[in-house]
Amino acid sequence: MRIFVLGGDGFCGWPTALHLSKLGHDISIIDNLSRRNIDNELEAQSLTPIQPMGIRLKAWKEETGRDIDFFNIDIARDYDALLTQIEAQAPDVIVHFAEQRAAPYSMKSSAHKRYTVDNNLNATNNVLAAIVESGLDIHLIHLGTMGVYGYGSAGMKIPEGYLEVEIRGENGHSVAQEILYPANPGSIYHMTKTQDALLFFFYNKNDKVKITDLHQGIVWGTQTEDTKRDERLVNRFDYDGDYGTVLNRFLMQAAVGYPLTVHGTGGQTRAFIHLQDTVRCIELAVNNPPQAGERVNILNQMTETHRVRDLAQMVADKTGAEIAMVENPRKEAAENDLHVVNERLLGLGLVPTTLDEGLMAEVSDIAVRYKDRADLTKIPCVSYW
Ligand code: NAD
Ligand code: USQ
Repeated sequence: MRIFVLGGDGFCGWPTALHLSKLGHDISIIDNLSRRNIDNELEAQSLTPIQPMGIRLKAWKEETGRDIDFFNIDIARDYDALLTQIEAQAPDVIVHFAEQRAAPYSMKSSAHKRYTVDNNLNATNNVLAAIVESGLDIHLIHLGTMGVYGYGSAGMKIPEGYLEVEIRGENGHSVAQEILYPANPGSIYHMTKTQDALLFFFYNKNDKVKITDLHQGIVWGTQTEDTKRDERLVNRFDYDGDYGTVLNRFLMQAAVGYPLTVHGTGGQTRAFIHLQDTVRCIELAVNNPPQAGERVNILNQMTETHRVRDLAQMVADKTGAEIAMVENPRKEAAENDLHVVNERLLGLGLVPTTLDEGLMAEVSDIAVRYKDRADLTKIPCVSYW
């Protein structure tokens, strides 16, 4: 198949592009390199020395003989360039990772809030409008987030997108309905993902666009089988207070001897998935498109849940790291349980890579290997809300 990977220079997009290329698909990456520019803005770099796109693609060609094309397009602003590529190449599938994805970054200032809303909503709307304008039958796969649901379990497992409800009618009869699970975002970034869901609902209803929305948990790990093949293919590793996510941060902090930064009581429970499973889930979504006329296909892309303080303890037990309970910079529940239905991807054949010592060691090895590149002043979270 011909597949566009929007955001294919990023943490999830780059290994996905390689994985799909290895499987024999023809891949075009579209990315405006905004994430690299944000690194410049924050004066924080990936712990791993990620190479410029030209070197990445040359290394992949040398390793595998396979070409991947790259187009530098801002999909939120340059609609015509995006439409031109869609019409010229007629992709079967578009995988859409191209959004500003950090909650703390989205809450830094009104400028960051406005950028995140402007970028993410225009990006998604432009992709949908371009698919419709092209008249092509393209399957759109979007990376959403578990955070659209909030993290409370309301005494039940969080279902895959839709909630069965009974509405009490005027005459006392109850009416059964299935609705989108109520949105409950905790940051401007998460809010954009809940709005994306409405865009998908509308374009699917009105224009019959085939859409899969993958509500993904926190991705941990750095490398996949493909990014390990050559150092020039190495994936990005964010550890700074805005973009670093909790488990990768703890593993990196342990490697550099920095006390593990548990926010508040550490009672927050979140959903997790390893990066190797992320790329496998995209493969499964590519191979299992919705039928014509089917509603938006929503799958929960996570494999396990953990409480933040338990993760810190696990990393501390393994490495001897100290734990520092720091003031929570975020407005979020101090303690929550989280139970999630994830049967659909398992049913399609996902075999979860769970958090085990070996894998955690692999991430730590990467952190140890590149620890001289770390700037410890970038570790504290300085975005408060
Ligand atoms: P990332 O920031 O590393 O990658 C996103 C890529 O999109 C970057 O390369 C960036 O330059 C590009 N981009 C952003 N706006 C663009 C635009 N307007 N035009 C073209 N390119 C643009 O993020 P990631 O961690 O790879 O996340 C990818 C997607 O997966 C995001 O949508 C995110 O919400 C979702 N997700 C990520 C995680 C996680 O833990 N990393 C978890 C759940 C969901
Ligand atoms: N946390 C700490 N210490 C840290 C960093 C984070 O205790 O040093 C806590 C946070 O307060 C929060 C939890 O860990 O309670 C998760 O934070 P995170 O930064 O790892 O993840 P989050 O902000 O939720 O965002 C990440 C990705 C985002 C994705 C989301 C999936 O950046 O793109 O959508 O995970 S989910 O959390 O399931 O919504």
